[in-house]
Amino acid sequence: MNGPTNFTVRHDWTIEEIVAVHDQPLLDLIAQANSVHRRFHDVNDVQKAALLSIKTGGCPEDCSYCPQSAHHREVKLDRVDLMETTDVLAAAKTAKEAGADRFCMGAAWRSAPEGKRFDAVLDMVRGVREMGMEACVTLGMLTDLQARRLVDAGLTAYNHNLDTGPDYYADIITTRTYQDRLETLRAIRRAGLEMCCGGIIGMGESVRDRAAMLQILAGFDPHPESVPINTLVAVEGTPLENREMVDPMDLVRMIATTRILMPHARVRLSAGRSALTREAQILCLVAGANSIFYGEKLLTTANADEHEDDALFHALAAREAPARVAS
Ligand code: SAM
Ligand code: DTB
Ligand code: SF4
Repeated sequence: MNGPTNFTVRHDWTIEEIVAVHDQPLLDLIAQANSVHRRFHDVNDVQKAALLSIKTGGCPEDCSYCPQSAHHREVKLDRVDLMETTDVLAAAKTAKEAGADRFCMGAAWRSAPEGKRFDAVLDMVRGVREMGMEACVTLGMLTDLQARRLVDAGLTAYNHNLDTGPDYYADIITTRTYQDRLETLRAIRRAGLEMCCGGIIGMGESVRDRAAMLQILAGFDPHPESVPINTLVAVEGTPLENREMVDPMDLVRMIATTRILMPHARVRLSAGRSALTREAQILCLVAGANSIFYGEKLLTTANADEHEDDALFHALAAREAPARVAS
């Protein structure tokens, strides 16, 4: 759906402006975000993105939130090397049959590998596309050549998150820089791939840090095609294990602000959904989210289960008209 002619999609937001949008009275914020959402999208179109970890654990990076980092030795997690392509495609088929629109494959690598392992990922992408689903991968840092090869295999989008604002980044990750992240995002764009890029709330960052991340995302022209908003899943054994779950209304504010800044994007209600009530999830959709991770597992942690999602989609669906009683 096209936006109205008098609506300016901006790339020059200041952090102060973003904080002002974010901090306005909640009901004004939700109303503004919902109005932008309705102008640019069919609000009943909620994308279901399935997620599979194709290579699990043993990652050399030290991301404090992540159970897959080899630095966090206390985490209970079985490492699994790159899955066989046939197993990945069997999982994709199951996801397709369950109603997924997009299949996202994540790997615990610092950078996408070269050689046979990269060729195998290309086969996975081709297989998912042949099933008629969108395909997304997240493999860490990427070169221009690798990005072009993913395009040739039919990849729809590449996920690479900024995670937080630049000033808070070094508190969370020390083994790579914000600039490294931005360089991969530029490679994704140079190759013509859709960019899936967002972050995590609930790691101890301030509203200003969240706004600073959104400012950088909204500075991309065009904006990222999809923006996952994760809430921290505090996993035992990670440095952030004791962080409290964010107030769901903080998530609603973050989603609404993302929607207002990036009207065309798919805003994805991502990790942390299993801790939300059905009603809080619906509030996120009212505030502009139009995609969810669908399926019982995220990468290594539990997602909302099938019954909870059935209840969610049942609540969203139109009511069938009551049968007329003949008079
Ligand atoms: N290794 C690649 C990378 O970091 O780019 C791809 C996989 S990594 C697991 C993908 C994203 O998952 C991270 O950027 C982060 O935003 C998210 N993530 C990881 N652990 C999380 C957690 N415990 N809670 C919320 N989001 C998390
Ligand atoms: C994203 O933004 N969130 C997904 C996906 N992109 C790859 C990952 C969430 C991971 C949550 C923790 C886990 O299950 O390991
Ligand atoms: Fe590795 Fe990605 Fe986890 Fe960081 S977020 S430790 S790069 S798998």
